[in-house]
Parts: sequence; structure tokens; C-alpha cells
Amino acid sequence: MGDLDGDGEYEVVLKRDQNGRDNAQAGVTGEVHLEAYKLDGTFMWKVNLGKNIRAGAHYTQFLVADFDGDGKAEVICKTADGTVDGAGKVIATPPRPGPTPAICPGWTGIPDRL
Ligand SMILES: [Ca+2]
Ligand SMILES: [Ca+2]
Repeated sequence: MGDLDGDGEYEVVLKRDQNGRDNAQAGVTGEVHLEAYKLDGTFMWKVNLGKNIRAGAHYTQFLVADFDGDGKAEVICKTADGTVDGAGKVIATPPRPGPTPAICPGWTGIPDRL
């Protein structure tokens, strides 16, 4: 949780994944999404981390906090080639290698890769 838009009320950021599997289990997993909602349930944005981020309970740790002190929370997470931002744009494209950390202004859902 964090105040993503700086209005003084918390929003919720949650991870939603499909067919998650631990590394001990072989096979392809589904997509991993980070989604932001107002406390009244209003949808704000979704980041689709793409097929190169493995789904499972042990993956995709993320942080929500006001890291730059401007009163609006950012979201930090891992991205990879094929990650789609909250505006529907692919932000991580080949040949940039592998998983890369990104920071996302919480009110936009549009991460910048670090
Ligand atoms: Ca807020
Ligand atoms: Ca901030």
C-alpha cells in the first residue's frame, strides 16, 4: 500500500499471476501483473511483466514507498524483455538483456528501467 497519487489516501498495489510454479517444478508459467487500485476499488493501472518473468509465490518481490520524497509513492519491481507498462506500451525490448529493476511513478504505472 502507498499513496500513489499524493491525495492523502492509500492505494493498493497487488501482484496477480497465473499458473505460478516454484523452480523445483519444470514448465512454463503464466503472466505476472502488478495492478493498482483505489481503496474504493477503482482500477488505476496494470503492468504486465511479460513472459520472461516467472510466475510463482517466490518471485516478483516489489516495493511501494515514496522513495524520492515528493508525496507520491513509487513502485519498484523487476522487469524483463516484453514488459508492458500501464499505458500499454512495451517498455523492455530486446536486445537489452534479462531481468532489470525498474521504478514506476505510482500514479502512472509507467516504469523506467534502471
Ligand atoms: Ca492516494
Ligand atoms: Ca515519490
